[in-house]
Amino acid sequence: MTDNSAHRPEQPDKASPPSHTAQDAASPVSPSFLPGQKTTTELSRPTMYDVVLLNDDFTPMDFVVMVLKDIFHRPHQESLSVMLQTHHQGRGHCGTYTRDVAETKMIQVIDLARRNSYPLRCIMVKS
Ligand code: TYC
Repeated sequence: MTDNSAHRPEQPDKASPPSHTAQDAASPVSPSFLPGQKTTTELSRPTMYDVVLLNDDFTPMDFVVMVLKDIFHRPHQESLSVMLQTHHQGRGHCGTYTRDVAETKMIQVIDLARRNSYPLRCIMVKS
């Protein structure tokens, strides 16, 4: 027999998103695969977070510029202007990310500052 599709186990449509929960994985037939049924997939945008640098009197300007370049991948001139904005206005916007990415970057900043004995602070706020 050349067409053996009848013997293949049910395969989810390649274009459909994979299941993400244990419950999805456990259910034998996902409702979205039932033949002849209309389905709607609602995708909501994730909440985004601004990562914000706070000014202090001790962290060297060069260190802040290095943080903006290395952790936030900002070009040199942009890093310089974010650092100066933070220096003059008290806070500066480093970037906007999903929660996990923002949290990781914030921790990287604080960790790098601590390892260099600088009091640089960084927060994340809902965008
Ligand atoms: N105010 C610091 C200084 O004069 C420089 C600085 C800029 C520190 C931005 C923190 O987020 C900051 N050395």
